Amino acid sequence: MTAHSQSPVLWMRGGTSKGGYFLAQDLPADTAARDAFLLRVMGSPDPRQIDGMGGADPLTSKVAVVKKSQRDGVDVDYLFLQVFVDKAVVSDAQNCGNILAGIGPFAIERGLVAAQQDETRVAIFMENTGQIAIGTVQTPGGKVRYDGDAKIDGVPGSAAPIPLEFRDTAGSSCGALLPTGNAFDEVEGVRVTLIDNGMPCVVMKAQDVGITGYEDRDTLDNDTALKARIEKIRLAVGERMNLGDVTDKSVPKMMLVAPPRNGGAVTVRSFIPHRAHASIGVLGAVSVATACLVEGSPAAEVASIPGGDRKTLSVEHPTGETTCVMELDDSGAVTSAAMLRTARKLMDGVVFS
Ligand code: NQM
Repeated sequence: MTAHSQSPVLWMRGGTSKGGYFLAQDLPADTAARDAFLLRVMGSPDPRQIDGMGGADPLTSKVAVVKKSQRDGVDVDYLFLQVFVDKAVVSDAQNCGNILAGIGPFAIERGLVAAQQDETRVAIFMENTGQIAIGTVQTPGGKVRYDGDAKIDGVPGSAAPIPLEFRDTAGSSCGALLPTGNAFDEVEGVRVTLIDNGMPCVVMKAQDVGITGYEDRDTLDNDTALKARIEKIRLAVGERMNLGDVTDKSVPKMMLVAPPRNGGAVTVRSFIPHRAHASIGVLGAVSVATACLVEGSPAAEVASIPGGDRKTLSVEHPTGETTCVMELDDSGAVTSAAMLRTARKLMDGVVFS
């Protein structure tokens, strides 16, 4: 059989997402053939994904394609693909910091990176945005360790910690941190910050679109009037964010912010972009946290920001919080961000289309 009808795969939870991790060499080189294969694997398009591996949720319909890197100082290249649930679309227009958490373990499991004695730093080139992240994997005795004491909200139980570090993520897809150069723009009567610190996001105050910002995921997902309103804003800003026509893209993400309620920096309800997120994306959180530091932005008006040039910002979300550690330079610009994630190996085998 050819790679079009079956492929080796490692199914993993990465952070608060889940998906199939493939070696690039195991997938068709032709993009159309690859995408057709992945749609069959996930069971898309179908809201239930009953005929595939996807979990009927954008957060569980994800793919990582990994290969050994030829770049200096980089171990592996990682391409993220979002397989739409109810449309026959596979998009490389966004990155994913949650699936990223599984890349280090996967690379070691597949022999692309040699495990070090206690822990192994894996330098990962993120092909979607052309930037590098470092994931540190626990490897006692030269083997990936998955169990441990690290807890992340949105995932039950605990697992081995996988800290992720990002540098120079500003303008990853939009060309600039603030693609319009403004702290905010008014779009469809709502003040929004158009920002990209690793993930293109439209950040607005929840109250400006008629919600509190403390709703749960189901309430938000059932609010069709709200969804229609923010989709209008999203479609209007695609060009201004240098993303082109975003009708069939999973970016920009829509971020509705409110004052923190549990001692954090800010509260967020995010749409990714047509379903509410159960928690928040990794680079989505970094981008929202960065918006809170932009003077004069709507997010800055609701945020509670600690002093100093190394800031620990807790971003509150529907199932807890995500902590971003941000470093700032003398001008107040964010130069790096770090976040704790975990991952778990779920299944190693062959998937069929
Ligand atoms: O922002 C969901 C997720 C993500 C993306 C999404 C992510 C990130 O939670 O880096 O992790 O925004 O589609 O996996």
